[in-house]
Amino acid sequence: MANPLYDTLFGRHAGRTAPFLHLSDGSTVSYDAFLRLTAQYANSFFSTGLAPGDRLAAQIEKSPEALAVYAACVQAGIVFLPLNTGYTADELGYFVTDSGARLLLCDGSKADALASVAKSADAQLMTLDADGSGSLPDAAKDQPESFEATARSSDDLAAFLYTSGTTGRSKGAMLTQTNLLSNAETLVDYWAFTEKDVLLHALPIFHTHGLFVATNVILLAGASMIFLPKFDQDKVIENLPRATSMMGVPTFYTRLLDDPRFDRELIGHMRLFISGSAPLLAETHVAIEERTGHRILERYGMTETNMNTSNPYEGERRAGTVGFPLPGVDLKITDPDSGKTLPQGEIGQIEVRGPNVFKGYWNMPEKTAEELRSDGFFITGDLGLIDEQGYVQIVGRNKDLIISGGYNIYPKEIELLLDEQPGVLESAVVGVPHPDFGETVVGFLVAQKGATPDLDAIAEAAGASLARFKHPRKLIMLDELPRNTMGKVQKNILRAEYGDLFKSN
Ligand code: MLC
Ligand code: AMP
Repeated sequence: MANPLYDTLFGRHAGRTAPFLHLSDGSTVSYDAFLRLTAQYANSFFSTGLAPGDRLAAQIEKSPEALAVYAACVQAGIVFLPLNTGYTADELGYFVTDSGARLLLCDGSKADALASVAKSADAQLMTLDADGSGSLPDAAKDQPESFEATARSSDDLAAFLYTSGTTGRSKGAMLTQTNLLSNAETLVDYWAFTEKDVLLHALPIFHTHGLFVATNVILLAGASMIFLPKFDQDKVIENLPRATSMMGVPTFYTRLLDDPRFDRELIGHMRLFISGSAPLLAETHVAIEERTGHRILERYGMTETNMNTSNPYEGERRAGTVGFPLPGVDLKITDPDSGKTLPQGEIGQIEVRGPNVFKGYWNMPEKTAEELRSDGFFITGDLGLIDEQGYVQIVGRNKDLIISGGYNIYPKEIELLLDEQPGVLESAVVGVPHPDFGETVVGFLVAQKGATPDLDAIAEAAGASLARFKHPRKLIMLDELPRNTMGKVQKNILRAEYGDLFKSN
């Protein structure tokens, strides 16, 4: 095949008039219309001078056109780099420069703020707005509606997704055609998706979950999606009767559980609810079953690996577990110090290997070597065990990571910013339980001798440079940070002591 990912996910739908997307206003986008637009975008990218292998960074709102940018990159052999729409210009600068992106595509409302980012990275700037207008669509409208897919080998890069790092520096995870395609093939089969499925899609499309898991699965199955711009409770409730399936982060399910409209009658007809990206509390799982009769299917994945494990479609979906390693995925639990495989039932670090595992971090060979072993096993940074029946349980993290509403936040990045603020000697950032987001960010500060840091000014400084979802929801002054005898900050003590800060009642 000339371009396995394009041909398998997209190309084979050419000419198909069946709907691909159902939009909020009641209209639909057929596969054929979507692919014609995709070809126009691919032609535009080449006309602006991009070549196969170049990176295209996109910070754009969720829309059918945004999805066509992804498809066009795959078709043209351009590496697609989607970026969280919440990132500030400061944050974006790093991604665009580090990736060497040749084109930055952004919402028109951000073009002025991002012009200097594009200029200093020597990237072109184009716009695409949520309503499908902008300089890219203007350039594309006279382009041909066909484009011969660029030949790619299965090991060629398809996408870069940046994941934050424990050092505060984000890493560009390089994902190949095979990484994406093999996982989509496995998931369609494992979760029994067919052409008849209608997936309710309310996730963002700049992360693995909404883009590769949800979208690629639907494309491969030749099914369709109700494509909502974001998770809007009323819209989700309104559309569930038309859907057969939904994928979401745990916050989706806890919010729905709080809504009396979410009951057996509303969703009794549905085939499947899938949860992932953060732990789904066993109590949420049980409460949903009691209310609706549905057992949520929980699965476990990562940016670097796509999906690794899943509860079964047929068979017992066990609350508090992430199920079994997917076909083709080797999973082992190892001792963090020795790297030796531990016996079943013991807690250790989770390592995975398979065609889903990424190629490495862009321009970071040392970091890649630390996490990706030479035998192909990737050290996930998650801690877990395999129980007697073979179900994998995640019991914690060996990495200093906060997951808020499905978004990953690395404390180091926030600590570096807090440490720089006037009057601050040092800081520690931890995640504490939050009823809506699962976990949320709290910053602890120690003042320099004789200083009184201005907490409002510090919150404002965080606002200027960090995406909203990373902002500490509370800043707390301490006389000193708890430390062990080695001098290491004991975040577990802070988490335990302040664990009730956001308790709901
Ligand atoms: C929004 N806010 C958040 C937030 N999302 N704050 C912390 N954490 C989040 N996740 C901010 C808003 O900017 C707003 O700020 C305030 O919180 C309240 O916003 P909201 O309207 O209640 O939030 P909403 O827009 O409804 O978004 C919540 C959400 C969304 C949970 C629906 O965050 C979401 O769609 N999350 C999914 C993330 C995801 O796709 N992750 C997959 C990663 S891939 P203000 O200004 O009002 O105070 C991966 C691999 C795998 O992990 O396994 O899948
Ligand atoms: P990301 O880097 O955004 O891809 O996030 C990946 C991380 O999300 C994993 O390493 C896990 O810590 C976490 N994660 C994903 N799915 C689950 C799940 N079902 N249960 C618990 N944690 C999960």
